[in-house]
Parts: sequence; structure tokens; C-alpha cells
Amino acid sequence: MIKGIYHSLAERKRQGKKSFAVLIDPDKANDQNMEQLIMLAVEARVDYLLVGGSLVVSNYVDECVQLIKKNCNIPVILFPGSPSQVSKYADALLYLSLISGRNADLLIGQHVVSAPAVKQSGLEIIPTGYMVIDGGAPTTVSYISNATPIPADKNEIAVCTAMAGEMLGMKLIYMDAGSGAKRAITEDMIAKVAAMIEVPLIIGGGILEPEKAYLNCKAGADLIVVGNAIEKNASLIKEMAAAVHSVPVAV
Ligand code: 1GP
Repeated sequence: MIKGIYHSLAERKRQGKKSFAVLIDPDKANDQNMEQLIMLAVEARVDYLLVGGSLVVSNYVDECVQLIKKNCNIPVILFPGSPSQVSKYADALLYLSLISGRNADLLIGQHVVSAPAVKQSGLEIIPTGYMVIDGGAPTTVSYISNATPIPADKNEIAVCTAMAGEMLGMKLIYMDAGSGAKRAITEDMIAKVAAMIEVPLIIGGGILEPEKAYLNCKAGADLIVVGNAIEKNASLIKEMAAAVHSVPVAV
């Protein structure tokens, strides 16, 4: 089930190249703002478009993904908060297990219920250890997941959680301070986690400035995800992507 998208991510990591993804919340997207966003994303050479969110109430997921696929070649990866956000039109799906929480439903329960539909979708499925890190304020993900985030200064908990996720077979680790977090994840935590795992590390939540994205990558992030900051100011796409792509390849 692991196919092209994962291989591209893993290969970019192997080469020391950093990747940039824009997160699109289908509840806030419409045909007009999507067209502008797609144009900017193509120009900025964005590597991936993530579609989804912890709580999506609109029925726009399928349409949103189809619109992207019609207008550009940037791979679309689903980042679903629930099984209802699975769209067969995407390229891949982050098959998220909330390994930082102790909510059995988000560790395995929803996966069992949705397994036949997910398999039938034909999507590339990427097992992803999802870790919510305290971002200084309750976020939608912390409320919806009903799970305690990892405290922002408890690096050792984050490291052990990521290691356990990798040993359980997760192909990606996604550390998220939550959409609109007041504080993004510290470089210290990113560096410590990155040093102990081999799979690509995704970092997101509360990244507002290109400089922060750059520092996160220098610390060890392989893929940076930005949503809110770009929703507020779409022209940031270019600077964010450029910052991530300017990180020197480690030798
Ligand atoms: C949230 O990591 C993403 O799940 C992106 O967060 O919207 O704060 O950029 P922001």
C-alpha cells in the first residue's frame, strides 16, 4: 500500500531535502479562493497539499480535491480528522493514529470501523504516528481528540512516543501543536525527536513566519505544514516555501 508519495518523502529525506506543504481546511475553502491558492502554490513550488482538519463540517472535501487535481500536479495528501474526510480523488492518505493520546478510538477504533471503505478507496495509505504537542491554548484537535497533549517542554516524552511509534511500524511521525497554536513546537524538541527516529518527521501547528519554518527544518523537520498563516495571507506561501527549500542539505 506504500507507493509513490511515501517514496518521494522518504527519498527527499534521504537526500537531506526539506519539503513544504500547505494545509487546506475544506470548511474555509471555496472555488474562488482555491483557484488563487493553487496558482500561488504552483508558483512557489509547494511540494504537497494537505486537505483535512480535526473538524470538517462541510461536504467540500471531494470537490476541493478534484479542483486541485484539475488545476495542478501538486500531490494531494488527505489529513483526515475522521473517516468522513476520505476522498478517493486524492493521491494518499495519512492514516493517523493518535499515539500521544490514550483515546482508544483514535488509536485504533475509528480505523477498524472505516477499514473496508479506506481500503476500497484505492488511496496510498501512509501509517502515521500523530503526536499532539501542547501549543499554549486549547486547539480543535486537543478538544476533539479528548486526549492530553504532550507538554511542550517534555522532550523525553515526545522522543519516547516517536520511537515507540516508529517501532510499531509508523512510516511517518507528525508532531502537531494544533491548528492556530499560540506556540509552535520548539526546535529543541524537534531536534531530540529527529535524532532518534529514521522515518520522515512532519512538523506543524502555529508556524507563522518563514524564519520559524527554516529553523524547524534546521532542527530536523523533514516536512513543514502551514495552514492558518496562509489562510490569512496567501502571499506568505512563496516566502514559506522558499525558506524551507533554502535549508542547506546536511552532509
Ligand atoms: C494543524 O499542523 C497543522 O494540524 C497546521 O497548523 O494552521 O496553525 O498552521 P496551522
